[in-house]
Amino acid sequence: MKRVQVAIIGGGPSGLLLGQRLHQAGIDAVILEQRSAAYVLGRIRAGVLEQGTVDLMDQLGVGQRLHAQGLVHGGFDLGFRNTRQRIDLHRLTHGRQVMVYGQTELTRDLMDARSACGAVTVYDADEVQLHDFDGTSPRVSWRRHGVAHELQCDFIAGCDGFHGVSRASVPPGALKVFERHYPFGWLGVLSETPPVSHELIYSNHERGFALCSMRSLTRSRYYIQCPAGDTPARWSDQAFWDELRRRLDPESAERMVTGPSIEKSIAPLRSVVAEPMRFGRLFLAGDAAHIVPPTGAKGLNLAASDVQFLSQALVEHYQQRSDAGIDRYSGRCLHRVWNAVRFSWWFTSLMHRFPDGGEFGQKLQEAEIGYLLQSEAAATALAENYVGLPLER
Ligand code: RFL
Ligand code: PHB
Repeated sequence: MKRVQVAIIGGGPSGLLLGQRLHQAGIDAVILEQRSAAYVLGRIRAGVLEQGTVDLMDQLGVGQRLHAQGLVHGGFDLGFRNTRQRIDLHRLTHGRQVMVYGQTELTRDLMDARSACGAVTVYDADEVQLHDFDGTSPRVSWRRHGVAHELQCDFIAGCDGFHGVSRASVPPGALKVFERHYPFGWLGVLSETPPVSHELIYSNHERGFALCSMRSLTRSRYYIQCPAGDTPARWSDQAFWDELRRRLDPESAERMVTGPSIEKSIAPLRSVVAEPMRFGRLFLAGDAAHIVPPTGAKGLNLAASDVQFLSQALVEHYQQRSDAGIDRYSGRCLHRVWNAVRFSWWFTSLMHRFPDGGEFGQKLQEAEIGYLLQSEAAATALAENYVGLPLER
């Protein structure tokens, strides 16, 4: 049977970042991805990278295109009561900022680097199964085009997202899952139109939340809050643009350039954390272990920090014969994860209309947004979380 040091399940950002870091350290890893490369690249997701994620891309030697094409943002606007006010991230955090660069582009950069160095990704891997990860010689098996394959390994990295097989393979009772589901989703539209503003606009509106984001100076990404269970088919492009305009201040609504949607999809909003993130020789990383609502733009950034802790642990294991990093992996990640879960929950609660929130809930939101826009301390708390807390405290 073939052998590899680390079997990585999932070829999204977590799996690709980990694969690249392990390759750099001379650790032999294979990625098993159930979809095709084109399918993975077709998913439109995150747009905002923290400095720590940008630094990781640089350390991996894949930051060139990101620096050439990414947009540095030193602030964003909060829309409220028909006006907008800027949150000056750069000033409030003493010079920190974020990078707007699509997950699709980051994924493409990592895929290109992986093929350039000859590292193996098995696409279209069906029926991936994890075996014996509670012992000393784990295995993974899969089928590809009907043919069965199996691989022996030292460790398995479960980087297969929220619906993956890794978390589901841990025996019931060994994981505790904490979750909150929100009674709404985000309807997102991608369009080949110039963004309405040079920075992002997060808008709290009585009709529901709206977000104006972008992928480049000619490509926009917009979202509106929609009821849980809604479907994209119910929304014509025109209906989407009309609703988005209603939720923005009059000046932005007027300036908005609309066009045909290139992609339209709905994401449910939820917070989920599975603890611990290690079971024997299986590690969970990224969305496989935790999901946050996209409001705080934290999901991809958490995936990147998990990968930093996991790759450090594996490098220590192979190069220094120390398992200290492996033993600390779950605790180190979860500390950071819960900070992001808290922030994402708070920002989601502040900006959305809750069907059962009532007038009391709305008054509280108004008071809190007013406080945020007047108090340097409150705005600083928002800014330092948005740009990303330090990797460890
Ligand atoms: P992914 O990206 O889901 O990748 C997992 C991969 O595993 C594969 N897979 C399997 N492979 C083999 N066998 C199986 N049984 C498998 N099951 C699944 C899948 O095909 C897939 O390729 O997880 P990963 O790598 O952990 O990356 C996480 C990020 O994708 C996610 O956290 C972010 O997209 C979240 N997110 C955002 N994060 C940010 O940091 N900033 C943002 O601005 C931001 N915006 C967003 C977002 C997520 C959104 N949605 C759609 C939920 C905006 C939205 C709308
Ligand atoms: C995006 O551009 O897709 C995006 C930006 C900020 C968020 C979420 C998504 O908070």
